[in-house]
Amino acid sequence: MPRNPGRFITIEGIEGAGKSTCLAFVRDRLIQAGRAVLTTREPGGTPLGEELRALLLGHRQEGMGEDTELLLMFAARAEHLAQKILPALGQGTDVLCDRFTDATYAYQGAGRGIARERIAVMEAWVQKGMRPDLTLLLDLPVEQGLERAGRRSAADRFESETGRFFQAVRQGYLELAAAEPDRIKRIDASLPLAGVERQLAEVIDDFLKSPVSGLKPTSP
Ligand code: T5A
Repeated sequence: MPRNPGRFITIEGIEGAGKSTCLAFVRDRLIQAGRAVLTTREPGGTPLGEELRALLLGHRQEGMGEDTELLLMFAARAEHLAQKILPALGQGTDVLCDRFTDATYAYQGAGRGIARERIAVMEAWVQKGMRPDLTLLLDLPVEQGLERAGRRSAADRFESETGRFFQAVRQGYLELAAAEPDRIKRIDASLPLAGVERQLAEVIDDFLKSPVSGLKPTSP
């Protein structure tokens, strides 16, 4: 009998929203429910993808063109899908990914101003209809996120952007969530961790009761 495909779950939000922190909680919740889970991240997730991540996040004094940034994000994603995400889903393993294409719509689209239609062309080309089954959007005020991120490490190329850029990114995410309420669940990430985890547990438990969508392409 063919195995059910794994489920593809992504975590999104602005800098310092708590994605890495919450990823561990969600992974443990899925494992407790008897699921096999692979955790990964974007940009990155494969050896080549991690090299592209270093280029994308590094401090390049000469900057990087917006189109270059967009294409590198999707180059890393194409590799990630082919080498890691699709094989795992095909084996029935759930994939839990720190950021995916919603980040591209939010950062390169709403943040940088690249037209949504151009990003959609890349999405269709690279993903061939494949999309997350569930997206957890950790939402909080920009100042709070940047304050949390700043506590932790030196700013990377994105974290060096202005408050106005991150306001646009946050707004972009909220618009995505409003357009796809079944897939994208907004979590109030401004609360102390226990409150965030309560919301995550509720969403994950509901999600696990729902039937597997089966919306997975047969080849990358
Ligand atoms: N990018 C990515 C694009 O532009 N386009 C794309 O298509 C993709 C895929 C990747 C960068 O690339 C960009 C977006 C990003 O700028 P990243 O490392 O994935 O970078 O993203 P960051 O946002 O930089 O990740 P951070 O590690 O900064 O933020 P997290 O993971 O959201 O936050 P986390 O968990 O490290 O928490 C930050 C601090 O807050 C505390 C934690 O303990 C930690 O100290 N914290 C809380 N404190 C109080 N209450 C809570 N509820 C807390 N939750 C966490």
